[in-house]
Amino acid sequence: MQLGHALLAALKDHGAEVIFGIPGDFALPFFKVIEESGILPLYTLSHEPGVGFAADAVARVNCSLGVAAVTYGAGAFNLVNAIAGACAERSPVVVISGAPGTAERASGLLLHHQAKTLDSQFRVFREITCDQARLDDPERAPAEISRVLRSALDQSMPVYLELPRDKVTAECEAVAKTPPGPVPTDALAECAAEVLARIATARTPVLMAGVEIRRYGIEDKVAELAGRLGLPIVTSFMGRGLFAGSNAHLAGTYLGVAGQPEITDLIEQSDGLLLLGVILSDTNFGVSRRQIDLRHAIQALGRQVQIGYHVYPDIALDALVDAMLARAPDAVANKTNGTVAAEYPAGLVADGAPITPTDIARAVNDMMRAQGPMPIAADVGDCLFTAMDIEHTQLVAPGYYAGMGFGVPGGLGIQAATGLRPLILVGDGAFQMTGWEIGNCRRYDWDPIVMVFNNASWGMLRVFQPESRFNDLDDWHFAELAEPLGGIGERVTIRAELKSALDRAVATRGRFYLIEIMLERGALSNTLTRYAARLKRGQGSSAE
Ligand code: TPW
Ligand code: MG
Repeated sequence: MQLGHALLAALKDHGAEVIFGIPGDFALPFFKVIEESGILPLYTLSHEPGVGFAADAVARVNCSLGVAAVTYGAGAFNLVNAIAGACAERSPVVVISGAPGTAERASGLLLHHQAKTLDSQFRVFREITCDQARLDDPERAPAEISRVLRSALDQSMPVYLELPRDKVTAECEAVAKTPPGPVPTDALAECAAEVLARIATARTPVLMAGVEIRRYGIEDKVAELAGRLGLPIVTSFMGRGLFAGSNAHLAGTYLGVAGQPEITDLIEQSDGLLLLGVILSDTNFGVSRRQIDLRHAIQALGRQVQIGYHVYPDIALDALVDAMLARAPDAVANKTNGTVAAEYPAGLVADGAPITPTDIARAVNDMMRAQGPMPIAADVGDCLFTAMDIEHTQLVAPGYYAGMGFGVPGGLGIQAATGLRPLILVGDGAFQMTGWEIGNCRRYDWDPIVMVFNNASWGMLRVFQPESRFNDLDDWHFAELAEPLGGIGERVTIRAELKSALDRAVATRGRFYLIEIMLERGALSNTLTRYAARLKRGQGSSAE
């Protein structure tokens, strides 16, 4: 078997379903194998950041490996930010970079795309991935591929493989799958029993669910566990979209001061907060009205469980949930803590009034109630806060790392991975970054609905610093770009136009549909309004 083939077969065997990439001369031989073998479909985009975001979205929606294939140096360095985001948010993206062949490495010449040394790229990616290998020895390569892919799945983190161009056709063995490591049975049993005992003695226990639950594909088990323990479920900000389509009893999403007060109280007043797979980020917790004392919480994340002042190492989240299920009572426990339910705005009035972000949420909620749910990819900016007012549906967004430019390529990743038509929510500033990728839809028959929140600003930044004129952006008339890029575009300024444009978008399949929604500068979503009010109060008190 040839190494390129062995690698592709191993990716497929470990759950990868699609590859996003952009070739270069160091990667051409591998791309040839990708295309000609047909083992996994290849989607090329226009700029590597889009490749990284799309591969990340694939990993998130499929609960499996995403794959980003690029060329050495100029290609791979363009991917760094997207992979840093995947690292921060625990998304298992496999980076495969072409590289100079062994003889070239020894030529003594500086090679094109070389940044500093020939190993600079490897070292950069070592910082933002959990395992790496250079596949320059066909004898060792199968074992290295196996180890690296196992690491990606076990740790739910990105990994890095460098494939020298002269090794793609080298003969090697097939890649054997590395079995998961042994489960520390006794520690796991003690840990699960201790967690259950804590919950049993708490007056108001609550389960907060975070993204890692989805990475391990255990949403159904967690929902069952919560049901059997009588725990209300709240998602973290980043975990928004978890349990979409399941019949889990969801109270809502914790947004601290920026959220619905009942849900904020539920979390902040709980004496038994069980955090499953919740990343302890400022975006998840920095918004709290009262500092949550995490010492009283139970935290399971990144293969460790922390209870009070002690830690159980090496306990994977899926193993913990299984062990708790094995010990949990069958019937619903008699707790009275689960009555909160989030409310979402709906019923858009189709009149001549200017559009606000909340109107966009209303329009989307009305549409999904009528047509059924659509998966959403959201960018950073007020569009992501607006998504908090949209009913629970699958959502991928960089809620913690907050890298702009994720939305459009993330949506393409959703459609490539699932075949479902996505809804993409993106600001004008973020659309300026990666919006061009929408031009790749025609080649692949993708037809997302793209809602551009055009407030001619870096609006979020204006919230932090209203006096700065540099936050004013120009009006680019994005809707007019749609036609030559292979889609349909409409620009809407009043609520009646928003409704009819969305109706037409839903009715039109086969081409992307871009709705450019003109918003007044300074018009904010409910969530961002609450957050901004809090920010002002905070700044006021620190100045006193
Ligand atoms: C890659 C910093 C966070 S929010 C924001 C910036 C520049 C403005 C977003 O403007 P947009 O949305 O898209 O028009 P809205 O609703 O605020 O008007 N560079 C990167 N990522 C981040 N997060 C920034 C800069 C930032
Ligand atoms: Mg904007």
